[in-house]
Amino acid sequence: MPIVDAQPGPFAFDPDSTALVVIDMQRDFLMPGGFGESLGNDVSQLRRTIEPLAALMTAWRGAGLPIIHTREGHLPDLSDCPPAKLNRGAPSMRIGDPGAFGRILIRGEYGHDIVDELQPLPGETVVDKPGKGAFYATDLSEILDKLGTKSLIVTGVTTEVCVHTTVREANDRGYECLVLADCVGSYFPEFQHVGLKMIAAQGGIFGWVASSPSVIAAIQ
Ligand code: TIU
Repeated sequence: MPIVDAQPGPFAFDPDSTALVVIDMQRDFLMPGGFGESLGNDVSQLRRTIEPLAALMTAWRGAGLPIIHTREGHLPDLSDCPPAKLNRGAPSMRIGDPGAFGRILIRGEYGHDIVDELQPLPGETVVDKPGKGAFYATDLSEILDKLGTKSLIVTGVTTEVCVHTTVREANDRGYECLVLADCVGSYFPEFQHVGLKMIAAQGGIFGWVASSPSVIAAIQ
């Protein structure tokens, strides 16, 4: 069984029951000129994850292991977006409004899709989710059941929002989660720092934290 050096201690996983989850690496969040940057966010804090994540995905695919990609977004008629979410944020820069890369966070728009560097391969699973967590209002549980998944390697953006929500949901559902510090990003460095600490604190209250080279080494 591969073992990865992690916080708060070694993380052991059986690759045959482990899925790599890549959360919301979407143009709306990561691209210069996109929705995230238009809100005043520093996208370089997210973009530093692209290179290590691409290397991890290559190794993971090379080992024949499953990758699950997620995208946060909504139906064009916004029927799956609760008013409490829709009405949040600056008017004219809300979900469904026109943005630089199409309607903001609307399925089918250019900005809603995953950045070119990390595009899913044909046949890989893409979970479209209306919430921050990847389990809420999706069939992710059923997908993982079918794969026989027990452990998740969690990557993507943003650390304290969709990554945290998904890890908390997964933790309550009985999955062991390893979060990779170099493959998750926050617009806010202090949230990145404390967000990772919150996962591994108290003996791994939500899971473990490591970095991608140690996972790549473990599956080779
Ligand atoms: N994917 C995700 O984290 N969605 C967000 O809205 N994140 C923010 O940090 N805003």
